[in-house]
Amino acid sequence: MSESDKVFAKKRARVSDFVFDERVAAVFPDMIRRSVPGYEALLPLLGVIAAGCVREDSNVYDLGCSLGAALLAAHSQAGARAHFIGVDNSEAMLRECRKRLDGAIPGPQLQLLHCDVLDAEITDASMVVLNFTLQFIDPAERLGLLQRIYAGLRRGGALVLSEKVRFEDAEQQELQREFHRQFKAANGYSELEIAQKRAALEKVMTPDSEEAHLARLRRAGFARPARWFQAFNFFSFVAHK
Ligand code: GEK
Repeated sequence: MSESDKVFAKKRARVSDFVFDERVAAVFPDMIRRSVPGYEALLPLLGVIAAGCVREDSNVYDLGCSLGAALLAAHSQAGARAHFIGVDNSEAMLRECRKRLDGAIPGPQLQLLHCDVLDAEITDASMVVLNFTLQFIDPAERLGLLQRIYAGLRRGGALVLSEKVRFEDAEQQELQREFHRQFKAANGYSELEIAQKRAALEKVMTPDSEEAHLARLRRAGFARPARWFQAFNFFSFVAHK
């Protein structure tokens, strides 16, 4: 169990940009569960997708792995067959990740890399996961990253891409944004916490629309990308090579 998230509970004179530091790493499972609708439902389903596409002696990448939840989900279903590689540029998150995965995924099968996902080498992959990470990457770099993922996947391999999305229709955007606000309030976050976190994320997280995601996945080479999961304004796509 992790501590409960109080990162934005106190009034701040100035809200600085969101960072994945020690404070966030210590409360991250609680923070993401209470902030991302569908997160807990999505993980075991991601495991089911892994069971269908992960191949023996191939690599499974979790880019922006945080505490390794998606690696664990994939490993629990696709098990002993593959090599699991987590990548994150936050040392605090990776430290916590190492503790959590120790013993859960056997050492020889696990590699945790402290680097930018844009610098990670992707080779011989049967599955790549970007679970709520692409939204933190510079929009100008997103297509290039997807192209490198496509190039690093084996034929038949899958990319799972989960994101907060923005709706092109203004009314739908407002409706879904309000659902998300209510979700956070229902999970015990105060109006102050919600407002301060929103301000902190404003410059570091840039959601795209579903249309933009699907078009970019096609441009990167994926033939039939599709949405397989939605909880309010949080979607997950799957795209095969
Ligand atoms: C989960 N996938 O629990 N390079 C490497 N890591 C990065 C970069 C980058 N350029 N930018 C951000 N990160 C996880 C949840 S959280 C999503 C993913 C969220 C890392 C960052 O350090 C953090 O650990 C993760 O991406 C995003 O299934 O907090 O909303």
